[in-house]
Amino acid sequence: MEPSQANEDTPTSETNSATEADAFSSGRTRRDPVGWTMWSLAAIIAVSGVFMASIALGRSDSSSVTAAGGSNNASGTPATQPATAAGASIDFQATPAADWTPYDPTLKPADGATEHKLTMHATEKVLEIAPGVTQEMWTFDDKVPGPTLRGNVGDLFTITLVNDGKLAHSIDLHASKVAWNVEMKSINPGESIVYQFKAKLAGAFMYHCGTAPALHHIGNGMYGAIIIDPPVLAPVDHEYLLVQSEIYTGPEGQPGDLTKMMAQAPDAVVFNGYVSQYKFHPIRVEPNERVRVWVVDAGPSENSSFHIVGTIFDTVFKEGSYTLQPDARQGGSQALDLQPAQGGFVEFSFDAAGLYPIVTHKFANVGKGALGLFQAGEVAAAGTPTH
Ligand SMILES: [Cu+2]
Repeated sequence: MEPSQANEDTPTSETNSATEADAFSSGRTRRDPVGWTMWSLAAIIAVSGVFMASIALGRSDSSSVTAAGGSNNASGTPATQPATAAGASIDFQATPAADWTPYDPTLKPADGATEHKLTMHATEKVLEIAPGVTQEMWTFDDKVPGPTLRGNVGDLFTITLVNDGKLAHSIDLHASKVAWNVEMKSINPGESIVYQFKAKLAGAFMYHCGTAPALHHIGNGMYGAIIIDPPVLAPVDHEYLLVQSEIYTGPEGQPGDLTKMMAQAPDAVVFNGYVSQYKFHPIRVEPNERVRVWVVDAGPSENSSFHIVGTIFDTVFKEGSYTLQPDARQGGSQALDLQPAQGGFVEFSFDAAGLYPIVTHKFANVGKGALGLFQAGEVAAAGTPTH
């Protein structure tokens, strides 16, 4: 990043607010010549009113893969991948095409049934993971994250996994207590397996493919969330699910790079499988509505310090337990800390109309795509600041 760009992008006055509100409008497609990433962070700073100008995210060239050189023979990736492949480069300043649609973050309530029967398909599918960048993702039901399962303690889940792919796959649902060698067996292309369990304990659980190397299958998209509601769950106006994960790019249209996964060198850190998607398409609520966001860290290797700029969580549920609820303690929580394969939820409201960035406060990852926005109420395209 050249110093001149930092000067151009660093917010110094309220005049930035109009530009920021305009550009964060849903569905807007643009390419910012001065650098969307830096500009976006400037917007965060402006929105939050926090002086963080010293934090400057690198431009997209910093994300370009420079390593490689070594052999990918140990990676398990297809032979078609060149040994010196550096992987697709993500331009964090690019914006999605006009017909792009985000992954729906809405979490539907449990349907009330005590038995849940569903069929899931293991596939290998080329998906866009950032504007203009595609990868062959390994998926449940052609999407990353896979479908969300939800129920109550005591419910019976019967999942038929069908392998429609060309690799062996499996499923490991963390909400279950079952024998690994029985239920989590890898199945070959064309085969299916029935995985049945009774939900005995509540939580925000991860599920994933456990076929070796599990790092490659999880790192390449084979994960999702299974929500088992705790017995006490207060009514809220909105529920969302955000699954944080990393992306380790292989060549365009090819599977992710296991060598990079082993080195824990992600090209991107994302919510719900796509770089900064809720920056491009903010999640819309109203001021003073109560919002619950479930968060699962799918990893495979990175942690999350889940934070929303401009609000404080008054309720936190982590790994099966309420750690904070509104009561005489009058406590507030600023971040939900999760290691890979941990989950929970936070509840909060926004006191004023405006934009509220969603981040992991491990800020190096914000510049790699772990960035979204809540939009509370109307945000005028060219209005005056609300703070
Ligand atoms: Cu798999």
